[in-house]
Parts: sequence; structure tokens; C-alpha cells
Amino acid sequence: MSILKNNFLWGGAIAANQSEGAYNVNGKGLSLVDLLPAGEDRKEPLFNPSIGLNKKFDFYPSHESIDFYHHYEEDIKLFSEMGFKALRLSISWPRLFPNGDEIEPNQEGLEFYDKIFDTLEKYNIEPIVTINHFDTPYNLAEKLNGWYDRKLIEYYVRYATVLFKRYGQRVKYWITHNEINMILHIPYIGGGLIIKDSDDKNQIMYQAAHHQLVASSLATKIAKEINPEIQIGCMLAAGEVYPNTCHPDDVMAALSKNREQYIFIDVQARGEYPSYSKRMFKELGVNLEKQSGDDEILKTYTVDFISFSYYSSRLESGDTEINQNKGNANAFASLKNPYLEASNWGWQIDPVGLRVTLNQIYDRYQKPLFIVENGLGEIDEVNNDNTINDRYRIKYLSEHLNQMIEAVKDGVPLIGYTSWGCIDIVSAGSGEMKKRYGFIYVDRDNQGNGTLNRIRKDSFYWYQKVIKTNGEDLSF
Ligand code: P53
Repeated sequence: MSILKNNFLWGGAIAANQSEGAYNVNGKGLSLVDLLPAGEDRKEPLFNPSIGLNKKFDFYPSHESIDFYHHYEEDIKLFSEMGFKALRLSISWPRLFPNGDEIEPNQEGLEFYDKIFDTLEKYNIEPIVTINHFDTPYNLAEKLNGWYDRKLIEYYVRYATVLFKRYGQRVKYWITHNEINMILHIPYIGGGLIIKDSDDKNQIMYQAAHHQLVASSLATKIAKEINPEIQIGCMLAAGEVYPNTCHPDDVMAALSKNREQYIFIDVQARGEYPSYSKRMFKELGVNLEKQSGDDEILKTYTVDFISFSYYSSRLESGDTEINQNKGNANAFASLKNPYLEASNWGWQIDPVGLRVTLNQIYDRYQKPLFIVENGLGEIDEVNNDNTINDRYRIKYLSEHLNQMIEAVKDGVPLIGYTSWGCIDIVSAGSGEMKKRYGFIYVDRDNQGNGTLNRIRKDSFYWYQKVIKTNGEDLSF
């Protein structure tokens, strides 16, 4: 008897903005990432878009990406060969609403997703759909400063309603926004926000997040009216923040950092801003503008499950001088944990942190959890005989799955596990292809050269075995 339930949703995860390509095909409008280059050049437009977006670059990795738009049949077939029970994917908002403010959706966009869901059905793969994965139409970022404008609620609800009406009978699991707390770390892709140095950054980010929260609740209301069976999830970029030492100031600092990520999930899971938010907003100088009815909507339409990404734990000190040594390897500033190793991109590796995080989140909310992202971005080499020995990835995944199962033994109800970038895709943070997460290799480099051929890595066969044994055999 395996520990995990028989209907445990094993699978992988991708996002439209990092996989589809076909960026201007069949009526699609510009996505936020379509203006971002790869490598070192990406940092400025990503983190300082008011300056960086005005620059022209030679190469934009999202324009073709791995061309999932034209390869989806082959790719889904490969997922099925691994035994996937689920695929988390996102819908490109600007493929359906090119400028974001249209009344009617782009039919050609819908027809593409019809075919995706047909193909998933053919292989008995359950779709997990993220409605907004870093994919607010660029036009709304440029014209309205994205989610800072309350009109975004209306546009999002219109878009989500189209999705629920068309796919609400065939898609059960929906995630309203990817990594909602990412708006505090990369506000451009999180919220379509173009913030200037002279702007009141905190006010803009938290106000925009409030609009996303209200939009998420309104979407939940509509989804349930269309099909009460639909399950709606929130999504957190998770990773427990540890105190740097047992000094009480460090413990308090870690608690505050954890609250900075949980604040949005507190709203989505419990239906109201937490008690600590009052002081927090006051100290940040944030004055949320709410409309009458917002609080009631948030209270009434909470989420059914909590999904999250987990790549690493984080480390925080109560001492401002020590905190100056924080690195920014993965968009979350963190001290270096001396007990952990790190990837080539400096992301610290902490399997036990996944068990800690699962337990913390469940203790806090008592709702079913879903790990919808986890994995290792690394450099892969193709051998002469077309094999790829990615033992480092297998080790990472095996150790994380082992801790995931420990958490289930601890009593955490877990719906499933979809590993990130199950096929190599463009990195969100760096725009590189070289940072690969997949079980399936895609022949394409950082400059966009390559055949786009798909190759099974060693991890492909390993994950196939894991799924087949429902997580009983994690050996490698
Ligand atoms: P990349 C940073 C830290 C944690 C999660 O990231 C993050 C990021 C953004 O870089 O985002 C999620 O591709 C996100 C995915 C993203 C994935 O992590 O930078 O939901 O879109 O690709 C991995 O290595």
C-alpha cells in the first residue's frame, strides 16, 4: 500500500508565457515577457521596467520559446508516456484578449486551447489551469500601469468568465493567479506594474495586489455559478523563512518575513486581511483603497485549495547589518544558509524545507494543498548517443519527493505534485534556455539556435517509475 492516495495527481507544470512562442500568431497581443531579453540584459527591464522597457534588444526568447503552440501534440504524448495524471498549464490572457480591454475574445485563441484540452482528454491527463501566470496583456501595463488600476478587475473577470463558460465542464482545477506574492518581488511580471524610482512603490504593489485578490474572489463566485464542482486555488511562491540564529530578534524577523508572503494567502484562504496587516501597512505607509463590497466578496469567496511553488527555504536576520549580506539569487533576498548547497544559479537546495513548508501552510489554513512547482534548473549536456545523464536533477527530485511523503505521513492532505518545467522552457527570471528543469530536453540555446527537437533525459525514465509506483520507489 502506498502512502499517497490512488488518485494522487502526478505530473508537470508549464506556463504559456514561457513555452508557447507564436507570440504574434493568430491575433495574439503582446505579453509582458515578449519585451524581455535573455541573460544579463533581462535584469533591467524585469526589475526596472520604466527604464529597461524603452530599450530595443536583438533577441526576445519568448517570441518562439519552445514553440509549444505547434508542438503540443508531441509534447503531451511524451507527458503521457511518463504516466502523467495531470498537467498544469496556463492560458495566455493576451492570446484571448490581445489588448486586455476587448469585449469579445479572440476566437482563434480559444480554438488553440480547445485543441489542448482535447489532446489532454485523449491521454486522460487532468488539466490544472492557471488563469494568470505572469501574463497580464502588455497593453494594460503600458496604458493603465497594470493591476494598479481597478479596471483590471473588470477585464480579468471578463476573461475568466469566458474560460469558465467554455471549459468549466472539462477543467476542474483552476488557479486564479500564479505566485500572487511575486508582485512584491517582480512587480512587472507579477502585476504588469511599471514603477518609477520616484513612485510610492509599496502603495502601488499592495493596492495592485488588493485588486488581484478581489478579482480572484469574483472569479471564484462566477466559477461556482457555472459549475459548483470547480475547485479554485490560490498560489504562493512559498519557502519557509528561517531565523538566522536562535536570537529572539532573528526569530521575530523571520516571522515578519513569513507574514510578508502569507498575507495574500491569509486573505484568499480565510477571507480577510489578517490582524497584523494593520500595523504592517501603517509602517509601510500603505493606505489601501477599497470599495464598498470588497470585504464581503473576499469573505464569501475563499479558495478551495492552496497551491504553491517550492524551490528553497530562506534565511532572515533581525540585524540590519547582517541582512546587508543578503543575496538575490532567486528574486527573494535571502542570507546564505551554511548547511545548504546551491545550484549553479545560486538557488539553495533544502528538501526538508519542503516538509516544513507543507506542514506550516497546512497548520495555518487546514485546506488541501497542491505542490504545483518544484524542481532544479541546471545545465544539461547531450551525449554523442543522444542521452542526457541528469542524475543531479533526479537526486534533487527524489529527496524532495521523499520529504513530501513525510509531510503526508505528518497528516497533510495533498492533492498532487506537478514538477516545474517538465519539458525545458524559457526561464522566467533569466530568460535563458540553458537553465533547464525538464524531463524532456529541447534543442534550443540561449540565442534561439537549435532544431527544437525533443529528447528524453534519464530523469524521464526515473519519473516514469516514480509515477508507476505511486511514489513508493524513489530510488536512483
Ligand atoms: P526561473 C523566482 C523565485 C521563485 C519562483 O524560475 C519564481 C521566480 C521567478 O524567477 O517563479 C516561478 O524560471 C514561476 C515560474 C518560473 C519558476 O519559478 O527563473 O512561477 O514561472 O519559471 C522558476 O528559474
